[in-house]
Amino acid sequence: MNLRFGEEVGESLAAGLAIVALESSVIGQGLPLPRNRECVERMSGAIRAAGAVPAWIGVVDGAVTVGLTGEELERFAVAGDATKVARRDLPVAVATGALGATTVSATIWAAAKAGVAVGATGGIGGVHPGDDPDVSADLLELARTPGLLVCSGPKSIIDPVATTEKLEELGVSIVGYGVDRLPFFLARAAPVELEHRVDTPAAAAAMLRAAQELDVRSTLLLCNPVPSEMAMDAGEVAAAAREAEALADRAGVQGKVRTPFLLAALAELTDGRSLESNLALLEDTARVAAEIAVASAG
Ligand code: PSU
Ligand code: MN
Repeated sequence: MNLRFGEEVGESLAAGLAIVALESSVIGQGLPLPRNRECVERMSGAIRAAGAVPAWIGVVDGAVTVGLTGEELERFAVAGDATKVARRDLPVAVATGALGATTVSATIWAAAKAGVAVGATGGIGGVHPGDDPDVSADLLELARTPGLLVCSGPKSIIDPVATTEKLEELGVSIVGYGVDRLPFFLARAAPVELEHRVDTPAAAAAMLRAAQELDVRSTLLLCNPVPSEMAMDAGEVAAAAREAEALADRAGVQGKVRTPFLLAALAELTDGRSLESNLALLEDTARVAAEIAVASAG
């Protein structure tokens, strides 16, 4: 296995401590400087406050690393330095010695190999709106990687109904954390009813244990909505997302740069309020994931 471990994460793994896997694409491409630095502080802080250890994951000069140091994370935070790495991009990133910011798909792949079962992110990728839509590699990877990922639902630039259908087809359980409807990233709910719900870290940990014992080999997607006081109005988010899509279409932005483009456009169209919600939900998913990791380790 060709993974490199940060010192603290390596020791914590050996000691059986609670660990939470975190993606670095949100730092490299998802948030602008200096808000991405703030994201590192807030997510790591929330995880430590709950008694767990953060394991930021990324590719450092060709080494797939589980447990990035502060200095390494700073390299990801500097705009434009890191390339965006999905699972399909890992061999190229390794072979070329790249600095690669891993998306959910590459992050959960590495976390599973490392033996870290619980992870946190903001919004997952999914099926973009429109005919013949772009589909994020996150979805298939969630289907073939064991573990539990806490998120705030699909990003607001994603079609929530099509994404839910796809995950259902792929065998990924979507579970509401204290809610009955699918959270929708910056907004608290999408028009999608969920079949499953848990309300406590212990209940989530029990679900993870059952998945591991059954060897179902797909990720449990636990959806924790953005905190109420930081949530945006669903109608406003939808309108801004449509406008962002139109801007991307007009600029001809396709492929892996589309999601970062849409997130930046959303921030601009909402006078930065989407950034505040995004940071709040990232911090809260980190907290929830840490509480579940602690309950699982206990
Ligand atoms: N969540 C955020 N901001 C982000 C992402 C998630 O709050 O930037 C990243 C994740 O790394 C996710 C990726 O896997 O966006 C999806 O990109 P794409 O749609 O190109 O697959
Ligand atoms: Mn894509």
